[in-house]
Amino acid sequence: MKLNRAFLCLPVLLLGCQHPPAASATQPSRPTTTDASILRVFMWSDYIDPQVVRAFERAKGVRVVIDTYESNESMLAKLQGGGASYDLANPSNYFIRPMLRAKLLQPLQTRLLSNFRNVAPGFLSPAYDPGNVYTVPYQYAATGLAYNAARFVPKSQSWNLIFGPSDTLKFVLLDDPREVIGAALKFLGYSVNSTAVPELRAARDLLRRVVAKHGFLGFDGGPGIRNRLLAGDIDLGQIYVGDLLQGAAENPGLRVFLPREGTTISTDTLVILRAAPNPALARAFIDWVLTPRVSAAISNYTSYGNPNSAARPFLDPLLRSDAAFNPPQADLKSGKIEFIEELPAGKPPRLYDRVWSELKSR
Ligand code: N2P
Repeated sequence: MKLNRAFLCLPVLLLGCQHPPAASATQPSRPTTTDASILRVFMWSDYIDPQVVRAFERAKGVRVVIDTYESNESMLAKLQGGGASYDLANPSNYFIRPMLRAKLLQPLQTRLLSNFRNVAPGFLSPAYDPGNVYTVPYQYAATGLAYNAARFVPKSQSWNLIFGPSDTLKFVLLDDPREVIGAALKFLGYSVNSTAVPELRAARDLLRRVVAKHGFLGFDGGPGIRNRLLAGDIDLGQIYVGDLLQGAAENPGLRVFLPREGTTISTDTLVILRAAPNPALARAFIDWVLTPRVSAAISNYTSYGNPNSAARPFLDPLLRSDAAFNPPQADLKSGKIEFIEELPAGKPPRLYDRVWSELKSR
């Protein structure tokens, strides 16, 4: 593993990075048939080691087709729009209950998963899915601010670089409403899950000013932001940290930090869709992913957090030896780094929607 500590700005970011972004396993496709030998996976981009996918195909004599997405919202919209029949999806923790209400999930039957016992205790039976009826944790992801030190080195590690009054830097924000509104809330000293209308209005007013800056060059997915940093098109990008670190081994100028005001984190899960053509094959894939060596290979490749206790011995030694590879307990406990949670129904979520629509329409 080619981990260059120099580009890691906080211990929590010691997540590893040794390969270029996944490509071969994530070619766009349009599943239409129900061939029992095809597994259709709908997943966040750059989020699995293609070799793991190939190994599963060889072991089971099947084909795995992976389509990718860049946000929970686009994932849900596509699933609700119909027309694509996937077996597996990869929603974040705060999208599980909305997907359940939309009747999109079927029980996993974890008793049939021989590797379910490998899940780390802290990730078992989460509030969003008591008893793990519908989900297993896949990886977890914090969000940071990234830059390319070959072109620009920020003087501070603060959201102030983009949310402050200065308008000299070029930057891009994640195309992800909870991340963008959450970061603004955090910068203002509020919870990323705030439902207080005055706080949300303050975040809205801040973000109105931010997207009006000359330096604001739009919203993008994590890999797109990494590529724009690499190309030197932007000075800063909000990014899921693994997406940045995946490019960092080959491009040591790429760096990321968790802003000092705090930031968001989420657990991404694997779920079997209710309309899955091949639920048994989907279950076999989940069990494969929970195998210690496979789970470690995925995280060693993607540089994302690993919720599998039995995978730890196979994680890259630098990751394994670093306590911060797990969610940084002190910052989680203090609320500095906050899990994004589902919002309760009612006015505040509608305000989030309105703020996002307004920002995207500018
Ligand atoms: C992978 C992004 C995963 C983190 N590209 C989003 N929760």
